[in-house]
Formats: sequence, C-alpha cells, structure tokens
Amino acid sequence: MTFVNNDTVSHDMSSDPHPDHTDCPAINQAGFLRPGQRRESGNLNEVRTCGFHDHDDPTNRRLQGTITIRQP
Ligand SMILES: [Cu+2]
Repeated sequence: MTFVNNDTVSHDMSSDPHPDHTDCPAINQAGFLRPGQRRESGNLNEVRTCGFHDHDDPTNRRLQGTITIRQP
C-alpha cells in the first residue's frame, strides 16, 4: 500500500490505535511524509481491516481511513 501526500503540509501516517500504533504495524513504515512525498507501507498479509490516522493530527477525520485486506 503506497501513501501519497498530495497536501501542502506534512503528515505522519500511522496505524490505529493512537498513540500506540499496534493494530497493523506495517502501516507505520509509511510514516512522515512531506508534501509531494510518497512511501510504501510494509506488507499487509493478514486478512483484516486496518485503520490509520495522521499521528500529528489524530482526531482529524479527514486524515483517517481504513485498509481492508481480503483473502486472495
Ligand atoms: Cu498516532
């Protein structure tokens, strides 16, 4: 999963829950992204739903989302 920062400010993309980031730790590899920057998460192999957020703005729902990993 590639995270792309199309915003004009930096974001620090992290797995839920805030602040522990333990649900899907592979998401934490996306991490801190400056405007225009992109980075892959680690491999998401487990069948489950992973929530993520901007660690620097954790209550902003516009910076939250979910990734659903399905059986191939
Ligand atoms: Cu956080």
